[in-house]
Amino acid sequence: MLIEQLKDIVGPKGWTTDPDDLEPRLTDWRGAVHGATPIVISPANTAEVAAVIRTCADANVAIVPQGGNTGMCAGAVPDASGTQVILSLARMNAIRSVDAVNFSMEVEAGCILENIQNAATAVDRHFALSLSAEGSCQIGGNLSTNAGGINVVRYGTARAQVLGLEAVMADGTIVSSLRSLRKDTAGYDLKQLFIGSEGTLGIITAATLKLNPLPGVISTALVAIESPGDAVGLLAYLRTELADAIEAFELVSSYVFGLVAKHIPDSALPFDQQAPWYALLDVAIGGDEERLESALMGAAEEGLLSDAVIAKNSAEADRLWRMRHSIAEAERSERKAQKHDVSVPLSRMEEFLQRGESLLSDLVPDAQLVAFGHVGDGNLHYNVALPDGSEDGARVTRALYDLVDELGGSFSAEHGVGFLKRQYLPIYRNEGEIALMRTLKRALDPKNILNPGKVI
Ligand code: FAD
Ligand code: 2HG
Ligand code: ZN
Repeated sequence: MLIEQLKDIVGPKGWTTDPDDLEPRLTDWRGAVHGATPIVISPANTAEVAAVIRTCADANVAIVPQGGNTGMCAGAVPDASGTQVILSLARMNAIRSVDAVNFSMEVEAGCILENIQNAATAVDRHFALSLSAEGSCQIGGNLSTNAGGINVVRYGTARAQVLGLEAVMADGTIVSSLRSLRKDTAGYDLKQLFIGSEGTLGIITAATLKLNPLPGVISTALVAIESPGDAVGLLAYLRTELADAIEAFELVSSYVFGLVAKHIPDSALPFDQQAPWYALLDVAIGGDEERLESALMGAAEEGLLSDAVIAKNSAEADRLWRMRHSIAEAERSERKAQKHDVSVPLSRMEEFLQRGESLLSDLVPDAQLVAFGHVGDGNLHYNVALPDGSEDGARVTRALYDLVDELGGSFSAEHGVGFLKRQYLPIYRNEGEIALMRTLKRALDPKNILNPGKVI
């Protein structure tokens, strides 16, 4: 009965129960969780989303919103009950308008991130969110997870790219705040409720995004360094020399680039000698490579780096970035690692890595650290590949999160909490914070039908 009602709302193009279509939507990208669903519903517009939610609410049936299903915490897959309906935003993929004068654009939630970037570039504007999954993740998923990626060091996370938002509440009410203003102090900032709430407080259906001027010619460098402490020192040095021109600053361990070389074609490092760590960086200084070279030489004199190459052209730069963007895939091809997407204040990064290393060697001497990430934001992917058959995963994770917490960091920097990390939220957020999160969830979704079992 419910299923027939849902089919009627969206019409023949808006649903599927074909097992072949359902299958890829039931498992997360990491292959960590496999669920079940009776149907995938793909509305064509916001009114249909609202009608679907009202109908599910009347029947007390849970809804799992799904974007590109590239999330790292299994937030977009249903549980195993076989009752939860998947709501896909894939058909809502229109770029509604681009306002080059106002540096803004209005898009539907199902737009693929890369298409948004390209639409901005087409009018000489820049949309600043960029991550390795940009060819398949959707802006609705990016906003729901408050995604980070490689350009946060200059432009902030997904949250900072949003001027306005449209969302559908758990009772089907449409809340439209699609204004394109930089300044607006009229009442509560409602869009922030939905950004980063991972589909548990409402379904994002559209957004007004902030655009930037094009950054101009980007210079890319790969730098060999001895320690993560030197990477933090190098970042500070370059920030002083090049002001806010640093667009990206990523740290990758030698082991991780080795994994990429093993699994991804044409991925050898451009150095004769191996270094323990590498920083990959983009700077927007109008192609003034002498300036970059002199900054890097200054850093070398301070002992912050041992070698560096500056990409000679965009093909070389693309090759270096392809190596960085292939890390998650290379890690997955090697073996499943225990993922820790953590952040600490930059001033504690070196201490975190040193103490993390000794903690790991005490707990599981045979574990392999897979460390890389957005060190410019204090965000490291401190993944740990455990020996086959090891049962130490939970203990390792808990000890690492305790360390992160002690250093004033977060156990969830950019991927969200989803299903896989929800048991940690009450441990690492204080009572007052958890109580307010529960109050909000109860108030906005009293029947607990929006992505239940995720986040909180
Ligand atoms: P999904 O995975 O489909 O969903 C994610 C969450 O959002 C789920 O809880 C889902 O229920 C909810 N959701 C989806 N759409 C909506 C909506 N319209 N309304 C309400 N809730 C919704 N993440 C980073 O932050 N930085 C990175 O650098 C990064 N790199 C990645 C690299 C690779 C190779 C991969 C596979 C993933 C990476 N990720 C990264 C993780 C992932 O791409 C991001 O979390 C992304 O924002 C998820 O978008 P999605 O459309 O795939 O969302
Ligand atoms: C990245 O930065 C992603 O490449 C994925 O956030 C991180 O695979 C991971 O652990
Ligand atoms: Zn990341």
